[in-house]
Amino acid sequence: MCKKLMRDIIITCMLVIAIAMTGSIKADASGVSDYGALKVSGTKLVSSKTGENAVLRGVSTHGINWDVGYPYISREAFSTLKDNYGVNAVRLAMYTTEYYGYCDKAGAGESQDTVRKTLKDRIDTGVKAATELDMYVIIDWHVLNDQNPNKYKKEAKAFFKEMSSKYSSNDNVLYEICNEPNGGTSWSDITKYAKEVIPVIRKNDPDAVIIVGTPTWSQDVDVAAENPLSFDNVMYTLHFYAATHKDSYRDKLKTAISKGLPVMVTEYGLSEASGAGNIDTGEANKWLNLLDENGISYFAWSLSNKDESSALLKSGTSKKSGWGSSDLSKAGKWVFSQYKKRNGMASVPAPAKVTGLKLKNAKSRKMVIKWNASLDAGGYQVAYATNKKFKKAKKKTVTNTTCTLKKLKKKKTYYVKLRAYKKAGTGKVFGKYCAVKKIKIKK
Ligand code: IDC
Repeated sequence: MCKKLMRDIIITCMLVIAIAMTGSIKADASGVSDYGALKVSGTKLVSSKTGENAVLRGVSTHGINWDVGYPYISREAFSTLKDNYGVNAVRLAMYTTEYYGYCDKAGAGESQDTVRKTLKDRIDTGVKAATELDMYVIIDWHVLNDQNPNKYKKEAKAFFKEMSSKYSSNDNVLYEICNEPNGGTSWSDITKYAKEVIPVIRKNDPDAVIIVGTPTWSQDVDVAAENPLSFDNVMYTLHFYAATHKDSYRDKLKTAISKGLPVMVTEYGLSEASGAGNIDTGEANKWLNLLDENGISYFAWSLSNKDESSALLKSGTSKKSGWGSSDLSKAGKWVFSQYKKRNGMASVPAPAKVTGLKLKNAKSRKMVIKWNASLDAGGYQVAYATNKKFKKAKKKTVTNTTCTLKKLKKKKTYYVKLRAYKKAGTGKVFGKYCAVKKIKIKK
């Protein structure tokens, strides 16, 4: 009996260790079985089951036309994204032109019909894998070099007719009808196209979420907001590449939201707009914070080992799934660590700004700080420094509404600000900082 008990204990211990070692995380209530079919309500993507704001933290494939893209369309690859990194959606980017394009195969040595069949098979593999894994999936008509979606409108209508009929009973499929119109394509050109393509999808799949690109490589959501389409369950695309697109593009998003436009970021990168060059995690962080504050979904470009800084896998990595940290590029490491941290933060609005900050110098170089409680705060973060710009600021996290700072420097003026936070998933959502106050330490 003793032996049996020992054996059971050993087996249990091994199991516990094995589970701990896989590092597997569950995406917090953000799968298809949690949210169900998605719909658009006001500016938000919402669950038709619970009505809550549904947030997709996703990854886009590279072009599924090419060997830097399609080899990662598999159950194994998608389940790695989901289990290791908390990804709940994928986007299948199918280029319409360039080599092996759906509309113009540009030099590929197969007939256009064979190319189309191959591409549709790849999409089907992707949709099936996502479905089995309880993940959402976007079918993306990746207009880029063709510039104006009207150029291949006939092909787009036939393609989406077929897709929406094939996947009409899939609650997890979203349709993106034109990736990035550019080359002077106007919003009215795009709406002309959308007004023909959307009804084709609606006929087979009356409630599916449909995503529409905006002018200038899907940057001009502010322009779309002036004259949105009149269909239900439509969202508008904003794309950003953090090393190129900064404050002025975030302002476009803020304008669009203030006008009530529902926006989805179906593509973003940390790199420059070329997909290569520097990566800017500081700007990317500002972007993700803004998107989270507004419950907006986003998809990182791209799941590829191509030698370009936007690719999430290390250049030349041969693994097609099961990636660990050493298989990820710099961008991949950053993106996935953010996703893990933000997992479950879905629809948590930021807490209110703190009011009533008071500073007092107490004996022995101490400062006592007090403020008013914010109803929705899980805690507060105090920042203090001896300069207005908060360079090298120290930070302290507390859960009540007072704290004492010690070992301050005499005769120095200290600047203090604080913000409330709420816990969400394994991360925190911060509110805005209150106005800065200062005090000179005299005793
Ligand atoms: C880029 C790829 C690059 C490929 C090129 C093809 O990263 O490897 O050679 O497309 O034209 C977008 C587009 C997306 C671009 C990406 C980076 O939607 O297709 O991918 N980008 O340039 N918009 C802004 C950036």
